[in-house]
Amino acid sequence: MHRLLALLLSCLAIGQIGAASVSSPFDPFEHEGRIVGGEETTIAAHPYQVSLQNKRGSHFCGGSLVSKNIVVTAAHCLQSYKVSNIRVRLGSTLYNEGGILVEVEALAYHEGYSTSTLEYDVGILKLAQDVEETDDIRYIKLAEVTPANGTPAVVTGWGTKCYFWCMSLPKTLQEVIVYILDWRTCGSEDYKYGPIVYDTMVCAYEKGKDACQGDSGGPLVADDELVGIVSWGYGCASSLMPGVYADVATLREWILNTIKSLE
Ligand code: 4AZ
Repeated sequence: MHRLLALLLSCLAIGQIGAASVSSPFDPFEHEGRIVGGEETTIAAHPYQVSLQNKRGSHFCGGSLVSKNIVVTAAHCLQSYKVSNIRVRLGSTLYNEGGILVEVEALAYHEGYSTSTLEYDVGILKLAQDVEETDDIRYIKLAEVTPANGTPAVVTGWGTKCYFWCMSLPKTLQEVIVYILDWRTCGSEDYKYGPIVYDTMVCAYEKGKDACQGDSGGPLVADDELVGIVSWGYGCASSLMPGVYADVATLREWILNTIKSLE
């Protein structure tokens, strides 16, 4: 119930961003409002990062390039878009200019994706053209194993830095370091979510630091591997409310099989 209310409120607050459904500016536990503790970075430092945009150039989600023509993102980013309306910007620190802008040939998202629990929040895009690796464009490896609790990881994106009244997104890519928590720990008494964290998820936490709306679909990376896909959270950087990510190691087989099916 709380989630449904949060969904409605977050849609009202940040209409233009394809946001996960469980983040709310009115969350009773929410006291902060930034992507929270992030810093500007460059695409050369995160060359697998891409921006998903509509035809008018509005950024709506992040994604990760995993091969010459495949981007991994969140299912919830893709639900309301037709292939013909999505553009992918690669190789640019700025989401609104530079690098290359490519069209999409096909998309797929997980059959098990649930809009109520957000389990299986994974999808892929097949690009309409192949892209070569350069200094600013690189394929990232899918993690085979979820990193241990406490492993440092970096999350990046063009998501909002202001949680409530700030409607415009940063043009420059932002990064923040957070620490891995497995789904059981994340759903335990030590944090505030309880049993709404599932085994297709992995969390990452650091006081005052987090992903936020507009970062969805983007990469959580540890040891140069894609470990998580930005999925949801109650608020952003709220105390004891970790960022929740789709767990790439758990979803890897689906990703690989689905890539094959789109070939
Ligand atoms: C969102 O709505 C969203 N704090 C993404 C990440 C987090 C919360 C919300 C994690 O896209």
